[in-house]
Amino acid sequence: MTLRVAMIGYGFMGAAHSVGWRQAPRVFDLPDGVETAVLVGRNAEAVAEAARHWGWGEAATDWREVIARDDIDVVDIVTPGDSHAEIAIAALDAGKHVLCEKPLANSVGEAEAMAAAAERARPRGVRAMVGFTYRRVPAVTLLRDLVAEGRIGKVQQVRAAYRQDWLVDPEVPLGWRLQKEHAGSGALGDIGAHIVDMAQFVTGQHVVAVSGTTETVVKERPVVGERAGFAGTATGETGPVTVDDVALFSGRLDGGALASFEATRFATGRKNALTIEVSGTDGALAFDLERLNELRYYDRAAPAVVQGFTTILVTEPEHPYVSAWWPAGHMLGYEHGFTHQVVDLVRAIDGGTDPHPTFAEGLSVQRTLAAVEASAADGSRWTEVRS
Ligand code: SOE
Repeated sequence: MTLRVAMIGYGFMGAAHSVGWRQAPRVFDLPDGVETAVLVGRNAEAVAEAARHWGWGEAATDWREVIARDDIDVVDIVTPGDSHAEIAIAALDAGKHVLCEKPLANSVGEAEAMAAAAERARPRGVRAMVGFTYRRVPAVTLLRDLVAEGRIGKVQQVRAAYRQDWLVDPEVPLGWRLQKEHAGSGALGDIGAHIVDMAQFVTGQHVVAVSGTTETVVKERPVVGERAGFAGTATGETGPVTVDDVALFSGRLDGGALASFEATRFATGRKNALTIEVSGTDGALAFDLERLNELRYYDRAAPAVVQGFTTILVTEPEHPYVSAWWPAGHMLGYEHGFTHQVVDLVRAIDGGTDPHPTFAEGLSVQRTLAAVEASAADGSRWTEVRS
């Protein structure tokens, strides 16, 4: 059969998802075909151009009308977080499989309603997945596999950071990502969600307690003429930033490990620097998105003469996802995680299994984010250093 997809939204994630939907059936041997059928957006002219550019069969402006169609099987949600819940619940209740961008929602309440809708839909064979694509970088899946097989022994510490610097310039306008009513939170939900999911994914453990702080570094920004992003004409006005720019927090995991997290848009010079290091009793594993075809491995049992972090080049056919692509040493990039996401979703739909991360996993991340916000709101967490 062919899965006909409708994608709601068409910004940066719309472009990345479009590449995934078009590459997956051409590179991987999928049980079902995939058709990029309808692209949905509010601005008729803009969405028509985006549909032509990214190869979607039709353009539409009414998502409710599209998810009611019998000839749509999958709804892919790449809108800002303020519409994830409404669209996903309606699509699941209409019997459509759903892929929803991260974070799952803008609040725990919304995420709980989405997870409940996914539970309601599952007995009908309807599947739901959250778009944490970095799990699907081969080196990250390999990291998870090596931890699971005990390669580094018992995990004792995890340290994860996601550092960007696109907001260091105070003249960057007040886009939707900087407004709580549209984004839910700032760096914490936008990029902190990725490292919380990744820490849980690679260790198989879950965050059960956090202590953290958040900061809004630039509190007012220029307002531009359009809501959804940075396009539009300057209005000469400024508006309040209502989300965090930086989130720093510690986490206790249910397997006993201690974790530290940094999510910031003010790491000057860092463009999209996601790193994670997992330290165990027998060794360590470290991943850096800026070197995404590599995984660093330290083996405590190695003879001292050769001991040190070694580099695994994750391009062998034995490595996750790699055999479908190129010969060893021919690298993958940022967009390949979106292709692997489609592969795993299509295979789960065909196989009648739950694609991961499920909405329940997305809810777990949402609860962690909310706990960090609650911890940060409690000013008593700070102890003054007596001078
Ligand atoms: C902006 O911070 C952003 O596009 C995030 O929204 C994505 O999830 C991340 O992968 C790259 O940066």
